[in-house]
Amino acid sequence: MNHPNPAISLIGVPTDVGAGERGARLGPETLRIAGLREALAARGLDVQDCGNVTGPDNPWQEPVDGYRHLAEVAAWNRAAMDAVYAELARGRMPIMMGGDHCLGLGSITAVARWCREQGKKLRVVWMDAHTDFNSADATPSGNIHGMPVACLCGIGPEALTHLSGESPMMAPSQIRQVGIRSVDEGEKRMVRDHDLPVYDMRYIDEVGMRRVMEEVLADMDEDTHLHVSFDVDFLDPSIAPGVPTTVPGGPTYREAQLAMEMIHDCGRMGSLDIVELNPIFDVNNKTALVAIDLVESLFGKSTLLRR
Ligand code: EXY
Ligand code: MN
Ligand code: MN
Ligand code: MN
Repeated sequence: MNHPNPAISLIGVPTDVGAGERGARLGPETLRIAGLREALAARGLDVQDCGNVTGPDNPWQEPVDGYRHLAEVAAWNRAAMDAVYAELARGRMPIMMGGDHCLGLGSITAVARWCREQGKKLRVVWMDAHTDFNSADATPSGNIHGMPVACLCGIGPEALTHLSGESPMMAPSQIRQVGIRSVDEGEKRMVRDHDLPVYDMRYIDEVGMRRVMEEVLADMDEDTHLHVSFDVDFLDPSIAPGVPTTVPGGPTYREAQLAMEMIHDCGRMGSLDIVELNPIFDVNNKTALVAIDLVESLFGKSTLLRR
């Protein structure tokens, strides 16, 4: 998907079954009302809104054996996987509008399957305050939005690791995590044991976002399909309070914009998630507008005026 003007398919996945708070189910509608489609269409892109996939209600139960709402999470992720795969098969760029980040499992399972079929090299840029690499015995909450990366790497319950029938869908070396600043103790051991490529906020402070993104994007070549999983809590809460799990000390607006512009410039993005937007936590509904402004930078809006 290297053409500069991809045909885009918006896919709403209105659920918060993987989160610790309700409200992310309102994410797709919030992005629609805040004008995501119009903003991308204004850039001359062909944007179709495929509507929402459906799934079970959030049963709001306690975790069972370390997993909360496992059956419902699996059902929503299968629906998301099928919808994302269908748009890839139509030659379009899927943008999955979450919904909480457990849905990254379904979208990236679809993308990984597509890459295998097309002989493409999968790379994932995971923009998040969290590594989402938990397992049942490490999680402090049982919330599966803290586990999708582990499941994609084959660590987790069969219902999630084998969503498409095969596992693992990717190796830890295929992901690049940017903005990390909140990792649980057990999760830290898992991250180290699996050598997960993490570009945390301390490293961003030390070397700067430009150097980080140069390293993150270094091995993206013409055979690469880049999937960007944009968890809105990647951003500093001062600019994006509308998420359930805010963590202070995130990238500034400028750092985030530079990261998005550099991803655009590499020309390899083939699919995108926008997740964890929860308007219930947004005191003045600005988070959706900030998220959309930054997504426009993924599609070429640049603050570089000399070009
Ligand atoms: N690490 C914590 C947990 O596993 O419960 C918090 C996870 C938050 C996950 C959000 C989606 O990024
Ligand atoms: Mn996340
Ligand atoms: Mn997060
Ligand atoms: Mn297996």
